[in-house]
Amino acid sequence: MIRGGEYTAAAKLYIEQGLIEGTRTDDSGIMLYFYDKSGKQVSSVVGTVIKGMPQKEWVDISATGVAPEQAVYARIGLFTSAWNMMIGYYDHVTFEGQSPGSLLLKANGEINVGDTFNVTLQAKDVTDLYAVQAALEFDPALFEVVDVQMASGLGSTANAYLGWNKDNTKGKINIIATLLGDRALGGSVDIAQITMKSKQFADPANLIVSKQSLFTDKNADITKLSYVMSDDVKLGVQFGYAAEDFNKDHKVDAQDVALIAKQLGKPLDDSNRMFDLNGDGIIDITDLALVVLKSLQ
Ligand SMILES: [Ca+2]
Ligand SMILES: [Ca+2]
Repeated sequence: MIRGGEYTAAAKLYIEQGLIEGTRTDDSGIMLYFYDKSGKQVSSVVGTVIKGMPQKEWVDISATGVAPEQAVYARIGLFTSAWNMMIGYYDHVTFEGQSPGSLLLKANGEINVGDTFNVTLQAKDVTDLYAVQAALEFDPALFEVVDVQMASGLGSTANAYLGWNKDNTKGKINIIATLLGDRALGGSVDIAQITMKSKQFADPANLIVSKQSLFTDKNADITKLSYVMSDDVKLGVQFGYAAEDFNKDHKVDAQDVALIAKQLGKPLDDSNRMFDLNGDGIIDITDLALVVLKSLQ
């Protein structure tokens, strides 16, 4: 339950017979109640009034309300009142809330093959966030995990805890992070800094927050509610070109070495300036050695 969030309870109703004047009922057919931590009702919302609604067919009814500040859970009431009795049937009851936020991955700019680079696991647009369980997936042919650290947005070891493991064979990272004590975070919260290494170029090259990931708010001990994601969330990693990758095929190899080898000693002009890797105004064996070094990494 997100305080300030809007929630809708909906159902299908079939009125077999309304007893008001023999033909109709004039109460709401659905109610939404909000409760605080102690189980005390803090507000109620009247839904669709069913007076005048067609009988002997399925109709849609709903109740929409904003969760008060103290609300931690809700109940849906499916009835009409004792003074407006009906014989009716309910089906397909649903309860939907404002999106409680999501987990995603962020990276800065382009990377090159062979680079180590940082990715941030973030909880976006959350309210009263308390704990996160993230299952990340990647193609192990393209990437490997080097390290995972708690992001400063979550806190420090004094007031938060982060544990993780990895499987570089299957391409998985599991991260569990929680606040300690009586804290909660809102907005967009950086959870973890993940250091990855790129092994090979691909397009697309995705890092994925699996939909098995979940997070909880500070009331999860009461509500036993975890927020899950409706789908996988992907980060498409963008590749640039290493300076030594002269033929721009996302590899530095003997082809690039051969290209610079043919340019040794030639005067610099706009067509071959990229071969002067150390920028000293000449293309010589020092530049070639840099390409060889890179290709051997
Ligand atoms: Ca190349
Ligand atoms: Ca040079």
